[in-house]
Amino acid sequence: MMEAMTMNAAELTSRFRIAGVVEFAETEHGLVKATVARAGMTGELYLQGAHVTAWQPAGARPVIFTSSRAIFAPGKAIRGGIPVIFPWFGPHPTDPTQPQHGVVRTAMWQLDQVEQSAEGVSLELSLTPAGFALRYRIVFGEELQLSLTVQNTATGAVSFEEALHSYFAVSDVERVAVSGLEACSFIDKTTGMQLCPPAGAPLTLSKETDRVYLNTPDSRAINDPGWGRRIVVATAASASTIVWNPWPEKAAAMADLGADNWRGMICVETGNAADNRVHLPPGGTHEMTTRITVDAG
Ligand code: TA6
Repeated sequence: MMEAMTMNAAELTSRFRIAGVVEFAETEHGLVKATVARAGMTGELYLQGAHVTAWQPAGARPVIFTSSRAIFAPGKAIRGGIPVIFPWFGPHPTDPTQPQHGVVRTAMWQLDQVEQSAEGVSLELSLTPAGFALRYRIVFGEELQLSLTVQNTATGAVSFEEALHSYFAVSDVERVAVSGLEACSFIDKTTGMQLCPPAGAPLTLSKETDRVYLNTPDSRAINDPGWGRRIVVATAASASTIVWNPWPEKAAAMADLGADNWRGMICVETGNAADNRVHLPPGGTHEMTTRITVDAG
């Protein structure tokens, strides 16, 4: 992968700081993060992986979940937030030595632009893994807007999978319901990748859940009566929705999650995976977007 022109916190500060709105710091772990604050809204992004780790609209509870046991270290995927998954979802299709969920969530992305507008604070990042050019735009505002654009820079056609692997904070994963997927078939990763028919009802979780919903609509919602709110995930050019919670036994085996953390999160991921993988001609581009909002439900 062509190394991005990554900068340290001091260089980023000099070039992009907006006093009191966008600040940069090097953490004790040697990672560089941006903190965003405006009119009561707060957000956080690590340059490694272009990884959003926090977003909290003014007056609301945190919307994005990051594990209290997350390990922040160079080359280590952060447990929680919104990992960027590309160019394969899950294990590599043929090479078991390759990392799960692709190569960009632990790569050093280049920060190209920071701007303020009426809709919020936008950060634009880029990365050029072999054969591709990625651009990722994040807008932290009263909505969280994410846009991942992939360009095929190879001389032949390519195909890829992608996901914005969003972890959402909930009162209790056993009390929420995910709507918008009622009419969608899904691949159940807990039963050997079985293709299952539409459930015909909102999804409630009562056990380990790991599903790739196919050909999903452009809006789904996490209804959370425990916190009297609904998290709405609106998308464009995303045909797959992945829903995951490991449940306590698997969570206990994850050092960066733990049996005491699983109940407060649910992943509802925006992607194009499995049958919905994206095909691009030489020079072709594809833009997937997601817009996250919170309301009273
Ligand atoms: O999106 C669900 C999933 O594919 C699960 O199978 C589980 O592996 C999860 O991602 C987390 O993967 P990670 O590599 O971040 O531990």
